[in-house]
Amino acid sequence: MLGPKEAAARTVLIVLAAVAAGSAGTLLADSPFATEVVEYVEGTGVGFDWISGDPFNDPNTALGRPTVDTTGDDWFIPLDEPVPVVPVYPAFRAFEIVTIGYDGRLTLKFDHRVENDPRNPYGLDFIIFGNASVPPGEGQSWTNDNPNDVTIGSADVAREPGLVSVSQDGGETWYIYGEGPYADDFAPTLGRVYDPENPDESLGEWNEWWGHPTDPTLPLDPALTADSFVGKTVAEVAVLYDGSAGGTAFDIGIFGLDWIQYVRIDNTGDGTPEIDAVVDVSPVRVSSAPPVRLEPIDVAPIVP
Ligand SMILES: [Ca+2]
Ligand SMILES: [Ca+2]
Ligand SMILES: [Ca+2]
Ligand SMILES: [Ca+2]
Repeated sequence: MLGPKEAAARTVLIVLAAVAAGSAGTLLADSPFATEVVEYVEGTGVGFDWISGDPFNDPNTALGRPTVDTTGDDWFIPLDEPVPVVPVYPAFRAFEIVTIGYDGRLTLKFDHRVENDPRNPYGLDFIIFGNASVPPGEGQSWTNDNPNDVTIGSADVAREPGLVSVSQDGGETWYIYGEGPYADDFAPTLGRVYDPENPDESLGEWNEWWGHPTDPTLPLDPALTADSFVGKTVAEVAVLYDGSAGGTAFDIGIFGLDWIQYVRIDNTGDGTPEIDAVVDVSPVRVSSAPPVRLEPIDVAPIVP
């Protein structure tokens, strides 16, 4: 038997081993992201990716982590240039997001119970990422250039509020966030941290500002609203995210639930919501270092 101190030391060892092992381990941890499409009803009014011509009707795009880098728009930005998602330039490709058309719905499942963990930041337990955005200042455009040169023009969020429900078994009983929060709403996604000291060189020589990917398991501070962004530069707003990837976060505790495993988004007629990802909030930051829980971690077995 291990005493408490030994157990704590062992936990640290497991975390370290998980970081070191990469994909070499054998025990696959739960995915923080939704892993299964239970149902997708496309609905009407689903549009097309204006670059590829593909419809936004692939529900598998809502699985896995939210978009980090999207593509150029072939207008202001070359198509083949990776473009970190920022609040004025959201994911917009058919291989990144799925649209829930009018009268449509999308039901996703996690591979584990998403808990009402009291350690979760701000009491928020899961996060839905869409393609909400805020507009750049008048006469400004996003060109994937210096984020200190573009400001947020207004608090007018491009939102298409989808009605969110949760369930433990995916059966008859659903708990509805009838008064919000809503999917495809504030906060816009931020793909990478603003880190001009350590720009990710793999993006290309143009990148002088964007570092490692943000943490999609960390909710944005709920004290921040769209008004908090107005007049600030994209770089300043990115700093406000403090490592979070944004999205709309939900507390399952308001229903008295200890856990859920299914999330459903319904179109109730107010626009056609897009979904990029649905994510289980992590109760703890692994460290103040760059987040390491970006993909499911393979844990190496520890031989006693
Ligand atoms: Ca909670
Ligand atoms: Ca839409
Ligand atoms: Ca949208
Ligand atoms: Ca996606």
